[in-house]
Amino acid sequence: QSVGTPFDFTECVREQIHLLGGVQSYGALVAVRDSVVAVASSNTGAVLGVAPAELVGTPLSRLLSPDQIDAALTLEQADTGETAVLPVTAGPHRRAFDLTLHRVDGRLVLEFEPAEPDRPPFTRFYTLVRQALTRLQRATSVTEACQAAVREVRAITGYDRVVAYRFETLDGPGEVVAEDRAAELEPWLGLWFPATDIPPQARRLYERNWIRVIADVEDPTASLTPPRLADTGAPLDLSRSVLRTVSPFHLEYLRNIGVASSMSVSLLAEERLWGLIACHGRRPRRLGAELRSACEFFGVALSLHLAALRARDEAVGLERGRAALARATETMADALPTALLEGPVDLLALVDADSVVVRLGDETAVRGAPLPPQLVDDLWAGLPASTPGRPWSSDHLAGALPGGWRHDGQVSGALVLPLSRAGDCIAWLRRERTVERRWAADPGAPVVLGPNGERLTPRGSAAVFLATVRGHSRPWTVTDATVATELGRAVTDVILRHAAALAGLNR
Ligand code: BLA
Repeated sequence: QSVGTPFDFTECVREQIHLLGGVQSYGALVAVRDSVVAVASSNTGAVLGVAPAELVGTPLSRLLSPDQIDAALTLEQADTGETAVLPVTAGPHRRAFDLTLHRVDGRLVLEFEPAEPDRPPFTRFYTLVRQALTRLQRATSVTEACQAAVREVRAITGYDRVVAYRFETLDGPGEVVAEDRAAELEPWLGLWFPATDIPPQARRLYERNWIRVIADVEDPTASLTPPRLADTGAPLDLSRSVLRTVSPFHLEYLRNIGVASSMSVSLLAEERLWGLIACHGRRPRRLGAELRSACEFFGVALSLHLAALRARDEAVGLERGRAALARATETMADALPTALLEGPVDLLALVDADSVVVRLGDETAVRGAPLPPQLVDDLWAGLPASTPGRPWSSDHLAGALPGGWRHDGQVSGALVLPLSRAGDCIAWLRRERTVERRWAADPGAPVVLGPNGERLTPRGSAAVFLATVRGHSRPWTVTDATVATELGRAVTDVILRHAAALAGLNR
């Protein structure tokens, strides 16, 4: 094998990152069943003062007082699916910890993080977060909201680089859309990162958890005893663990880009991962439980604010579309099919496109930018079977049509509204929009075999890889599809009314 040989990506996708059987060693994990310790991390001796061998099989009262156990159980029972945090003093040395609780695999999982000695009072956090939220709420666009968010998260946490990273599609590549960083660091704003940098199983996990903290990329993981649970035969499921150890692939990635610690907060839209606020530290650092909660809360607030901005944009677009729709319906009332084929219904005012093609019976009409007949024929021939009234759309016809597409020079995107099973339809078409993308790593070969074996290649603007996106049009929006659907309904209404009138005449 030589330098530059491709790497087996199925390995990344298969890695079970919730079953790695270890925790970050600054804290300790204990899992309890029927008040008896069933699992302990290898570092309970150092962290809690009781070695795992002495702990497993003994009651939880070795660690916590009866009052603390009661408080923990009460908190956990009120559990709403969120992780619950409780300050405690634990073990023979009565050290102070933040205790995080959740239940999994039929066990209560207790994670002990040493409390920070100089922890700022809660009221200070509350004030910081409240101010941050106020600034966020003033943002009137997605970019502005992301900019406000990275600035606030960096101010609250002190990481060296904080970016808002937005995915193009659910499991696709992403772009740095906002950044706040220490002056010495190279800028990443506008850079694209390959889809493989965050494999799908990690994205699914991040849809269930709002936040993850990696305190030190050189940390020797504390493994769990026993490594597998007797009843499930698998390691304890660490999906919801706050101390969960991290994939060696990802640790390698972070070392490669000169990062010693990281934190990321999920940005969700309709429960799917839309992006991340990603933070990097040049030195190891962990976030205390309170600061982590504050960041988590911030992620929730930003996700809600982004949803509100999106809803507002859609509402504005829809309002404009509906006004045009009302005019169209009136015009069509006594002039179908001519109204659609010859105007005066302005189909390009309904949906913003470069051309529109109407096919009704044997007639085809094109408005907007002229189109060669071959293109229109190829489009009809290539379209998948569809249900009348339900729009089909693609901003990348070459990828979406089973038979391919050879007209990218003229058209790369289509929104098609089928009107009947016989092939009557309206198709809005958009031309190709080429965009130059600056990649932080070659998206075609994000991993290569280097002098020391397989390594993720370093990412960053120092090694920018330029590529032009071809064969794509401007994407269709939810509003475009909604307006098309409503037009379909209006056309059907008019046709039905005509049919009823004709039936009346014939009687
Ligand atoms: C996880 N990869 C991640 C995470 C980020 C990135 C943010 C979440 C964990 C964290 O907060 O550090 C990637 N970080 C980025 C990107 C930017 C950034 C894109 O700052 C851009 C600004 N990664 C690879 C390859 C594999 C891989 C080839 O490059 C697989 C072999 C794996 N990445 C990988 C895995 C995780 C991950 C497994 C999950 C880590 C975990 O939660 O255990």
